[in-house]
Amino acid sequence: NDGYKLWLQYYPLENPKSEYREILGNARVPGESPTLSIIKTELEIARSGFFGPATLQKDSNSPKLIIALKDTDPAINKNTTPEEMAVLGEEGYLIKKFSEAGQNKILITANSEIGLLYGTFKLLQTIQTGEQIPNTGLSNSPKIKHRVLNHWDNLDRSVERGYSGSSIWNWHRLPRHIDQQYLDYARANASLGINGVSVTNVNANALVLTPEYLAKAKALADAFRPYGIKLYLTARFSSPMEIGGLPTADPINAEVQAWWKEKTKEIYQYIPDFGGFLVKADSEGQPGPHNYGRTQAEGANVLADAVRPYGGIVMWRAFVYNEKTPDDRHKQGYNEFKKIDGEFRENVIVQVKNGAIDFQPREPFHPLFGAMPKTPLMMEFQITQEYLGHDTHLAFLAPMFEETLKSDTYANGKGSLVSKVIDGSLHKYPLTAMAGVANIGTDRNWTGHHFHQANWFAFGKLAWDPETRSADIAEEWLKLTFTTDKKFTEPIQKMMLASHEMVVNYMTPLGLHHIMARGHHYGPGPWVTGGGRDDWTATYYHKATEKGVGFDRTASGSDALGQYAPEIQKEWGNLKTAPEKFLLWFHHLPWDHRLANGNTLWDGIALHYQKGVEEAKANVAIWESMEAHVDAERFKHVLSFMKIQAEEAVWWRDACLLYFQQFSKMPLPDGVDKPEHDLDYYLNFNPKFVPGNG
Ligand code: BDP
Repeated sequence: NDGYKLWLQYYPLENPKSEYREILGNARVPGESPTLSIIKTELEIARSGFFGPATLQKDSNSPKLIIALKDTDPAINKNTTPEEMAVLGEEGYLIKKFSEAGQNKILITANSEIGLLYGTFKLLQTIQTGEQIPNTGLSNSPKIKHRVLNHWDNLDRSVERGYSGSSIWNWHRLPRHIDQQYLDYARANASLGINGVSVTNVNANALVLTPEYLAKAKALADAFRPYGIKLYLTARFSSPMEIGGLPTADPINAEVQAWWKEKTKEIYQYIPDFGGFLVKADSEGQPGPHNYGRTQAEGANVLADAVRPYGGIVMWRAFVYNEKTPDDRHKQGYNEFKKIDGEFRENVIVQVKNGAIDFQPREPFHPLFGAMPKTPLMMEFQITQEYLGHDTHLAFLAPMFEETLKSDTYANGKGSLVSKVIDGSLHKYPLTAMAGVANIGTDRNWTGHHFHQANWFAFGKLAWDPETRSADIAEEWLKLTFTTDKKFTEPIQKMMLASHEMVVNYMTPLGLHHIMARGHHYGPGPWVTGGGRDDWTATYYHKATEKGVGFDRTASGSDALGQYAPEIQKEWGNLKTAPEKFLLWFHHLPWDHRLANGNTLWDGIALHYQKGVEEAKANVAIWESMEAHVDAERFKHVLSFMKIQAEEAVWWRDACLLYFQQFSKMPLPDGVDKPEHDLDYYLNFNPKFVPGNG
């Protein structure tokens, strides 16, 4: 098993006598359409996986499973109420048991064919995991409207921050060749409810908007459509100059505005249901409205006006910062956007990273959440593990995503969770979305580490319902991907749930951040300093001296804390109540500062690193004990990655502790292993061939 089948394994059911044998063998899916045919094929794949290839004698007069829209099968109208149908909305589904002529049957219905497809996947997942369909039925609809993967894929097939091979989009072969992998990809996304894909890097290439590439993009959009997936493109702000021949890209200029309208009209001729644009502007060298002295809203609105007649949206990133602004980088996104709340067109949604710096192993939630009541905000999570050990380190990210989503912004008083900002309920945003930066490539198992499939899976589940619990996501993924045997699922679920905290411990405990190696961001680099951009160094963030360590973001420092609600300022600003996980994010403290458990800060840091290492080593042993439960191929693959992780946890610990010890001048506490090398060794050790720089 090379893992290509992801969580759609459909391995033989543990109880093969299951009633589902007959149910899946006797399905009725009235009508013909590409989506309905995907449903029929899916039922066949699952049935033969669960029960073996032999077909059942079909009784077409009495189907046992009916998958149909209202009015296309009498059983649906008879066994559902208008109220039940109304709550499903456009994409929801209802799975219900009913009996007819003394036979137990199941129906799946929805208000759209995509809803039927989602319901089909849900039924198949329920069967595989051994769960029951409740007697009251199973009704579910997404809480977020646009659930979008962002690929940072370049047209030359390199992937910025991608660690699982090349881009799966083969632009050279497109549009004439549609690779099977595109369909398998779309199917996997549909099985999670992901309904949008931005296929190109946010560091955008204007070429993708030329007719030659639009024809290619159209071929992808056509392939995705039956799976309910819309295509989005990244728009380079300077495109009117680069491919339009205009002397400017100033958003106020009438010719520029006309150019975007014309270009958009052309795109919709290729792709009638084009989702819209994703834009990174005025950040890390990308062009944007700042070049013309305009605001982010003025920039976004030009594109928004262009896509509006066709129902398109603009996802405009809030990741705007620059090295010339003297202010703490943490504050820049908020300062840029807060003041223009309400100035965006209604089809613009501002895409905000989970935290204010940049996808660090742990960040407090971005202060923009809760601060823009008049502008829809969407979440951007990074699924690819740029700062979390790339492909080789197991880190199950659902707990990290959940931590952000459950954070209280206090925007409308207690309980104003980030999840409620982005599902639109807090500020009544009609437009809602969540984006995840994809971790997918041409590796046979898609994501490099087999367990990183779980992060794609987790993103899909949380985008559908941001209140889904990490523990449930892990359990479901394990059961679908490996086995329902509790001897495997229970210890491995526990390992997954603890893995993010473990990585934080051996990389950036107690609120340390941005102390990774320069450029490729793989491995430790607390010594990274100088080189033109202060905000891309480690020393800018940890500020270690003999006196102490940490970034003072309280009122006595940069006052980034002032961007949060007063309740948070009070709690996080006070050393007695500040959560230790964010301690050095907001406070600069002496090495002998006392932590809650009485340890000095120095000892606390060292012990956290040690804990991370011990867990990474223990995980190797846990996984080794699972050999009987996993196929040999995946077992070995995961094992060798876990060994790499355990070795590199030691690398992180030793390099960071030796570096910080120069300042603390304190001995390592009992229980912390003595480093094998000296600091010079780590300073000179730099893996050269790290992929993913893009
Ligand atoms: C940073 C990455 C860079 C991305 C940038 C972004 O290092 O490659 O282009 O995020 O999100 O973390 O635009």
